[in-house]
Amino acid sequence: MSIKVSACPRDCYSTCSFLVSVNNGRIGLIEPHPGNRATSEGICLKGLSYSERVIHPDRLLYPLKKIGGEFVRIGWDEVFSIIASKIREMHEKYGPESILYYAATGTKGLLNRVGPAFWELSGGFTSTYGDLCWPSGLEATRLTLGENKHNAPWDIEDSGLIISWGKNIAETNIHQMKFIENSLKNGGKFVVIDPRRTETSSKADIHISPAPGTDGALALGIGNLLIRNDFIDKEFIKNNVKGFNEYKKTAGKYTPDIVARITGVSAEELAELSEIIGKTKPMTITAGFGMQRYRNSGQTIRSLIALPVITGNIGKKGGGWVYANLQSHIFDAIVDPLAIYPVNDKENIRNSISVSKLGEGILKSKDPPIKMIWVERGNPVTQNPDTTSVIEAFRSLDFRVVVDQFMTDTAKEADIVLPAKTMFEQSDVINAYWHHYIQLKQKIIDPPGEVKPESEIFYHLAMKLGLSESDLKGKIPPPSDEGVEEFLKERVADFSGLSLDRLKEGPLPAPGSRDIVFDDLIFRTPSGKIELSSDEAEERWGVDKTPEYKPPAVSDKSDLPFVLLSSNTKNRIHSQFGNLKMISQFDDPSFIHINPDDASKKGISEGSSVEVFNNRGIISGKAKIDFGLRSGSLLVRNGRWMDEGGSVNFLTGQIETDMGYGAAFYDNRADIRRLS
Ligand SMILES: Nc1nc2c(c(=O)[nH]1)N[C@H]1C(S)=C(S)[C@@H](COP(=O)(O)OP(=O)(O)OC[C@H]3O[C@@H](n4cnc5c(=O)[nH]c(N)nc54)[C@H](O)[C@@H]3O)O[C@H]1N2
Ligand SMILES: Nc1nc2c(c(=O)[nH]1)N[C@H]1C(S)=C(S)[C@@H](COP(=O)(O)OP(=O)(O)OC[C@H]3O[C@@H](n4cnc5c(=O)[nH]c(N)nc54)[C@H](O)[C@@H]3O)O[C@H]1N2
Ligand SMILES: [Mo]
Repeated sequence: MSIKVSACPRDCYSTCSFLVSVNNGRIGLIEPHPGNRATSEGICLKGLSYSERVIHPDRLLYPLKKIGGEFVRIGWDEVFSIIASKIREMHEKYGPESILYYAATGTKGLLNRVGPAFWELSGGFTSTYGDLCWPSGLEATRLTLGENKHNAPWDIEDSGLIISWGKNIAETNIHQMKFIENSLKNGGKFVVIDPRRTETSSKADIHISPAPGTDGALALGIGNLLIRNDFIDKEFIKNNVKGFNEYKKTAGKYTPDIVARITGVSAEELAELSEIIGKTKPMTITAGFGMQRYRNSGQTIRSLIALPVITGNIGKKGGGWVYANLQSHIFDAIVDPLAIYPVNDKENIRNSISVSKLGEGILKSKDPPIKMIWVERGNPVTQNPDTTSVIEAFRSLDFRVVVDQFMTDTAKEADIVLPAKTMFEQSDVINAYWHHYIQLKQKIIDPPGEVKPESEIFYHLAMKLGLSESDLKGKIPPPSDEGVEEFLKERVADFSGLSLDRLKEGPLPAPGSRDIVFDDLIFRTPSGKIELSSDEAEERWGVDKTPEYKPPAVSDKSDLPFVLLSSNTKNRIHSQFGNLKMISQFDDPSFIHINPDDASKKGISEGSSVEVFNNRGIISGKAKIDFGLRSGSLLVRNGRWMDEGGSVNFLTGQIETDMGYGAAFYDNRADIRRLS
């Protein structure tokens, strides 16, 4: 048996460092690497279940081609010829932009760049813009503070007050709980703002439950009281903030009565909340992506950031705004905020389809229309809004290729399915978005069956298309472990203090990263100050310069009584892991959550068979009576496959957020009925 250093490449806050036991080519116990101060505590169940995932009997091990509705095994050489000739056909008939390359968040790594590099070398393609996950919050933070970075995870141990806002830490960022608990031991206070009681709120001193999508009004109401009661840091504001007077005017409109009417949070709760924020220093707001999945979310997030700003908590130990820490994104285009927006910076790359409107975008595409899709690291049929539209779009195409580890709902729609590697079967370098370590995810075992990592797939396809080794240099590594290692070495060589050899020992802090950020009071905004009033917000997104509250889409007139939430869940990550025994043994068969009052009005009890429906679709399952859920809301965790009752995205709409081209997943209505 040997033990190897690696790291989890899932798109998760924690991004744990691993010590992986391997015995005769089999992955065994996975333990935490002590060198990662953020995740040294332990591995989550998903991490432990990798040992099952890798050898799961349903894993795809060979290329498959659909013939007469059935998938049949074929050889790599044949599959490369089929795909290469389809690419040529698309180029001739419609032009390269008739090919959509869709890659999502199934796994992280520098080698993810090989895909776009291949499609660019092949002559061009269409790509998507925006992101399903976090972009309106990223943009709101960038507009206000200039950069997306925050204090080190352990810094909140020194907070006097921690506010978890729209984040279910105990499920989605498990390792943050330890630092919160340490702060509580030191006498810190913990507030949770979430329309549901959660595992996280069970640890809180105060739980505030606003109506979904109304957090902007709540934050402005708090701001108003902080100003009125003189709980603000005038010196900090004078020296570092642009637009305080405009903000004060906007916030002034949000009196406790108005806030109570919009949010359902009482004037007493609001007073208590603003007093604790005003009197407790330092304060950290650790904001998740919950309230960021509404149409109004960019402005909402801007109004949240204003609170640590006006109380002078920015740049302080134990204080600040914790949303996304991109200090380790040293290799990544995302440091350039324009990378996720629809800019056509390269002649042969059309960046024209919004991920939040994937179905509609494909169906309406023109000049040329999309005719072929390549899906990699994504499960859009399950995960993107409006599943019916996504399926319709897939079925409208001439040719579909999906690369995945399992026969997902998306893979089932494909003409060709290619088997994907797991994290143990190719080395890669990964970053994170909560802590600031760079890590090496090491190759530990050979891929099983005929599995080839994507970089090899693209290498061979490039050869079939007549490209030469020299065309690929620095863009697509040769298909060998040495080739990949060389490729990664070249990428890290630009950064002093980083080397693959050092990364083989464990995680390394990203060069230039800091535990406390903004303590230099440098803000990379147009004015050089924190911008509570932003001209760019107005110019780029057409929103008010100051973060004014706008109602979410769910408050548009509708005869459907429930807001449908679909947040993430502890033992799965989106559509991954649910098919493993180690995970499914803990599944609750009742997964459609409803408040007891609403349930009794609808004649629903625990375990009743129910249908949730709206004008877009319908899903069925068993009801769970959830005492912690706000009346008027339903909750169905996202990521369920068709054979588990269907994705909740059958019911979600193709609604974009006010900035960043995100998806307003939670901003929609539905109804529920008992089936028998
Ligand atoms: N209703 C609703 N929908 C949501 C959300 C929500 O809150 N509510 N959340 C949204 C968010 S935040 C996100 S980030 C998205 C996530 O949605 P996606 O980005 O689609 O991510 P996953 O479902 O995690 O993984 C997609 C696929 O990647 C595959 N995969 C894993 N590793 C590899 C690999 O190395 N190579 C290849 N080729 N494939 C691999 C997995 O097997 C899986 O089938 O979902 C979004 N959808
Ligand atoms: N175990 C696990 N961990 C994960 C993931 C996973 O799927 N599973 N996914 C990873 C990824 S890609 C992401 S994006 C993150 C997401 O993780 P989080 O940031 O925690 O985001 P969500 O799960 O979308 O929602 C968090 C909370 O917001 C609440 N919420 C919903 N609407 C509102 C609202 O209007 N106002 C307020 N204040 N709260 C609201 C929900 O009830 C929920 O409890 O987690 C990452 N970590
Ligand atoms: Mo996400």
